[in-house]
Amino acid sequence: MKEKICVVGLGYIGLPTSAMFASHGHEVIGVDVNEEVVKALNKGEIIIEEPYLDILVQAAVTSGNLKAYTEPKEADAFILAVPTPITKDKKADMTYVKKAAEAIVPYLKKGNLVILESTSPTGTTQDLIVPILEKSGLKIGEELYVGHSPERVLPGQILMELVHNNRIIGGINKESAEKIKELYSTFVKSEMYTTTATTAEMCKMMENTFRDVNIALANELAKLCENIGINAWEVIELCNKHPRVNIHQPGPGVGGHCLAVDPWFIVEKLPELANIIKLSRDTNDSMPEHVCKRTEKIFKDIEGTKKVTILGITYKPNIDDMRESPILELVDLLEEKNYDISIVDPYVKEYKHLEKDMKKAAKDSDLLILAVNHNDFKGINFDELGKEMRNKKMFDTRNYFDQETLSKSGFEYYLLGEKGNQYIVDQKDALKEIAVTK
Ligand code: SAJ
Repeated sequence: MKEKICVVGLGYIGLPTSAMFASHGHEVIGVDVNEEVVKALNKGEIIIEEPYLDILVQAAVTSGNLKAYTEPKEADAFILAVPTPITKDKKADMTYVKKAAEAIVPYLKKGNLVILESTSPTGTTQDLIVPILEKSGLKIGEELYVGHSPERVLPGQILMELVHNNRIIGGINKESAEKIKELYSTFVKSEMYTTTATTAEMCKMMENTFRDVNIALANELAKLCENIGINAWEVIELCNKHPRVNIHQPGPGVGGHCLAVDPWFIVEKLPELANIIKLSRDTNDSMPEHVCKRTEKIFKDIEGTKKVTILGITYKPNIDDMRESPILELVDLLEEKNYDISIVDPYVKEYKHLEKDMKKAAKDSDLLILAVNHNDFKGINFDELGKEMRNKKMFDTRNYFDQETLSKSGFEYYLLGEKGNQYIVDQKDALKEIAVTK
């Protein structure tokens, strides 16, 4: 049956979801406070990067099934897909969710569905959304069906995952959950599991927390191995041969609007109980500083002004998203050390120190830091790039490059999670001192 669906928030989740419903025959009213987004959408265009989304959106708009507005309209179902950012003091900022819920109240009718998609702290649907929706005068759970159905899609493969990922549907009562499930069955080809709204909220946060905690473990291992003098990447590879072990990858930190944010929503609620979660967040947040400290060590023997060239600044490879990217903090930390900085990132159009041309960026540089493993960096000709540099050094924070290839091109290679060359230099110094003392 053709339903009218009003989606509030046309971002990374709201827009693909709208296009998906529209391309499956529903009439979708997309709502966003950003006029630029609304204007672009009505022309069939998008202003975010996500593979194939432009094609799907264009088809949906051309078919007449997807139209954008700055205000909600009457509909059969309302989906709230607005951001839940984090405040400076690591608390969930629910302003957008609250405003979105308030904005739809005047349009609610008997039999409508209201679905919160935004990642939210436990209790949001029940304690924040329901009281707002009650202002409609409708009986919640009987005349107005309410629930939380978090998205689980991975940026870069959103469309495929929207269709094929299992989905959790949390209702404020059974009937709400069933009705929401029926709506999503329009395009979801995998299993959908119904539960309570609060359980669904916890599931969403815990999924990302699971990943964050595991990455923290890998980052701690990296620090341990640097200290002991072994290679963490080798340890991980060998451990993961065990059928029940899956150690994650260490790196310069954890970014994005999910892993670096959601665990804090749990900590905020029960700080005295969420100990491992908090420690993991702190561990991952410590990585930019760790990379900066190792950079200082690499520079120990270089006199005068030092220049660092950073490869990649987004929060993960092959996307343009810089939200919560740990590399932004790394840049600030390196600035504080008064190093000259240049940045190369094929996906980013504007940022301080950004240089389009790789050779220009590496000019007179003393160190390349591989911060994000964009596929584009695989093709770097290190023989050529090395000619531009003052000192040929590479600090690989992702175990991305082949040490042998770099050595052949005359580079000193340093790896996060491995003791690295700088300690060999340390030893030479120590020997010199001994010789002098003698
Ligand atoms: N990272 C590591 N080591 C790893 C894996 C990732 O350091 O072994 C870092 C990445 O470099 C990046 C960050 O973690 O900075 C997050 O990247 P990601 O690819 O793990 O995840 P996101 O944030 O792009 O998407 C996650 C996904 N959640 C899970 O895999 C549990 C996605 O399914 C969610 O829908 C999304 O969060 C979300 O919106 O919540």
